[in-house]
Amino acid sequence: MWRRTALSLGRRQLQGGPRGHANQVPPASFRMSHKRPARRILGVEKNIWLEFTEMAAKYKSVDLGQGFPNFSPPDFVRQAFSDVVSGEDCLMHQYTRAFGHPTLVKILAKLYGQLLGQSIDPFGDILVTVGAYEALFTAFQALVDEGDEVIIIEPFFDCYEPMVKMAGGHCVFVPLRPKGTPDKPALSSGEWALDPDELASKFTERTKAIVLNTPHNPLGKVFKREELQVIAELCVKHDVLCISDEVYEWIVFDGNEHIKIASLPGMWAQTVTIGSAGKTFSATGWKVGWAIGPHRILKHLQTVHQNSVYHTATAAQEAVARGFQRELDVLGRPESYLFQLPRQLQEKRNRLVECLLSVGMRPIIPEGGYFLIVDISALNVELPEPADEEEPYDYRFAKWLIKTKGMATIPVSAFYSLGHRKDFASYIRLCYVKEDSTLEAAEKILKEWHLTK
Ligand code: IK2
Repeated sequence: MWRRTALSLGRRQLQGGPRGHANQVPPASFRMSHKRPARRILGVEKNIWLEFTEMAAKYKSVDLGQGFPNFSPPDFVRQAFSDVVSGEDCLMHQYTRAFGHPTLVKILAKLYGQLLGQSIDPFGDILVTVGAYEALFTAFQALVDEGDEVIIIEPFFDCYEPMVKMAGGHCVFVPLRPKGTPDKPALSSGEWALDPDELASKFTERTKAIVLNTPHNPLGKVFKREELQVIAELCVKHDVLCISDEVYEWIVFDGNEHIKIASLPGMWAQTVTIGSAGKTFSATGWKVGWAIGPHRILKHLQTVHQNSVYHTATAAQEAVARGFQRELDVLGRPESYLFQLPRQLQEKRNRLVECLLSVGMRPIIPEGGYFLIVDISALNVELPEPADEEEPYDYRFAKWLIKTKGMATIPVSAFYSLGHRKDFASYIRLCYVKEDSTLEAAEKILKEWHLTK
């Protein structure tokens, strides 16, 4: 009896919930083998970062692929880490409070309390995690049950889909579509938008959550207040949670404003807001992130965290707390890093956009974040025959670019669900959060290639 229940449960999971495909059920011999992996990881084995980061390193490419700065974090943050590690307080090398080092949760509560216009309990409403990745993982594990539907806006940061699947949930996708026409194509990420009626049609009685990402990876879209209002009203009407991934919250350009959906009427009560010290202080390797929301919801993420990771490195948390302490003292002033960072990155964005336009490419100009996407369809590059017929054009193009031109980028179809990948295979993503020398090397490659075309 027990085995029959377990097997039928597994089959349902494999089929991806109520709308899954029967042909994903493995043969009985596989299911019975003690060597088989758990069903929850079947179908999520491939990972774009593993594949392309390895390739970029192998071919020693100019790397505009993965989203990390190849310059140092600001001095005051590095100094803070160094002081913490070399100081006299031996407890900085030991376990700390599981849900967040006290100095860090206190400063996060103060900062985000101001930003959200909401009183935040540092010891109840915050969970410090191993990067925003773990915040996302604990949110899906804690809140999504088998058969629950989670609405994901396409394109999307690639880990949302496998994380929902591993939690037993079912992803329901809704696209951001470019508003342009073939004669007058969209030029800015702001012109990629949701259709409000289409979005509304995705909310059903099975919908548990919607995932929002603003500023957006890979588009660089910064959602406007009116757009957030539409999402918020649907969440309130259907009592649906919003998991709001805001890791690029400080990086907005051209006078755009980052608005936190949790600050809209009724939304604090049903939003988990996710942030990253890696992106805030240009220190992605430190892997300090957080989830913030009402304790009623946050306590479930804490349960997952206490039974898996337990806590994030103490010294890194203390250094991030000192970084925020310094920033709170100078917030909004020219000496603030969070004031300087978007200005510095806007210049890098402009530089890359100008170069792409000068070689006849069509970038979608981002309003924020680390990335821009560029249309490759008009380049008409003839690629070698694919080894795998199923491989989308942009994957093959990005691999060809690494191998023949020495430049690493990421295919944008990796940010679409498997079923939609082939339809969105005409863009690549470039990261401009790089040293000027790296951007210069990329410019050289693009200009030389343009001359030989
Ligand atoms: N959420 C989003 C939207 C992210 O972009 C990231 C970081 N990903 O960057 C890799 C890339 O796209 O090239 C995360 C979450 C994870 O953040 P953290 O590094 O804090 O775990």
